[in-house]
Amino acid sequence: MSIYQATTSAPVNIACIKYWGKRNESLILPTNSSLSVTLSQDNLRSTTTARADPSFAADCLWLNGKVDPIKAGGRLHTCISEMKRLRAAFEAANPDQPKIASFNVHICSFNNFPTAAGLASSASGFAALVYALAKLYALPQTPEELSLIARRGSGSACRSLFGGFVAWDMGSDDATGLDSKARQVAPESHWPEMEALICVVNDAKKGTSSTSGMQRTVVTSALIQHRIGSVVPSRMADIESAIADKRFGDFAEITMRDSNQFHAVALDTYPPIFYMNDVSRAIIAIITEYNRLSEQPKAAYTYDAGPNAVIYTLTPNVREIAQLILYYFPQAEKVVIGGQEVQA
Ligand code: 2P0
Repeated sequence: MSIYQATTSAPVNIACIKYWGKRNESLILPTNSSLSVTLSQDNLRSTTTARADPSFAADCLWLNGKVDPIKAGGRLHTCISEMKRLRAAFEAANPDQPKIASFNVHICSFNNFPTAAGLASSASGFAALVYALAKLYALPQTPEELSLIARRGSGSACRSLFGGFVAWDMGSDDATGLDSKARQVAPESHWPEMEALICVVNDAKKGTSSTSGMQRTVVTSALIQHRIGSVVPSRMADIESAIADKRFGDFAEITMRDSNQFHAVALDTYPPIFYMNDVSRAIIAIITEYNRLSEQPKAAYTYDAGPNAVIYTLTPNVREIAQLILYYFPQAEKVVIGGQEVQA
């Protein structure tokens, strides 16, 4: 008897230019392009095992050990069906391959960090799911092609199919969405000094989910129209060029400005959405003061749909910034850099 099983993992990505708003809910087509940095594999990640077997009565998914229902027509269902469709096409083109496309699948996924706390767990989760199925099915599709399917699970997931610096081009084909996919801007090796310091302010599940929050923003915010039309297109070009030339000061300023504008757009939503809290704002003040001491910013804060801070900086500054945060928040449980705990 043959066993058809594959395991893979995908890291979290943290956006510098934020995705916030959909122009098509079912295809998950965004109102603006976005750009992120994928963390290295040994950091926050989802690890997923997928298995296909004729004895399975139904497709089933366990997230962190608990059954996560696969609703007909839901996002999980869409991703699994799309992957089975690709496998069926692969079997049709390669008659020597085992016929496993029609088997039900069991999928087990674990996050090594708090789920749904604004730490991009859906991004790594759907990327790992699509990648595990692609491996199980031995598919020839490129990460770019797979990003089209991960996108249908959660928009930001398409960016976790690549390492390094990754753009999600919004595309213009509203009928198929086939041009709304991820693209690697530069591999991790291009700028290995780039570091992300994750400050977990609160690891509870967030109050307003990204999906419902961004729906409300698109319907009620006037500011988002300005962001989509006048701000993001030039910011995308500017940050790609800053990454290409490794200009950290420009990268940092664009990243902080975009985080600020995303939270301004959340506040402009009616009723308003608050993702940051007093600790988040205190960290902004610390980084702002730290940057004032030098000509160019040496650190960039960014916040997603939650209060947790991610601070981008270059390797020589990581320890100093971690110590600064620990000085102001001595109650922090622990700070780990490269597997080693740091003292205040
Ligand atoms: C981002 N976020 O670009 C932005 C910044 C949150 C703030 O992508 O509805 O969980 O599943 O497509 O991908 C969160 O949005 O939303 C997100 P859905 P998703 O990382």
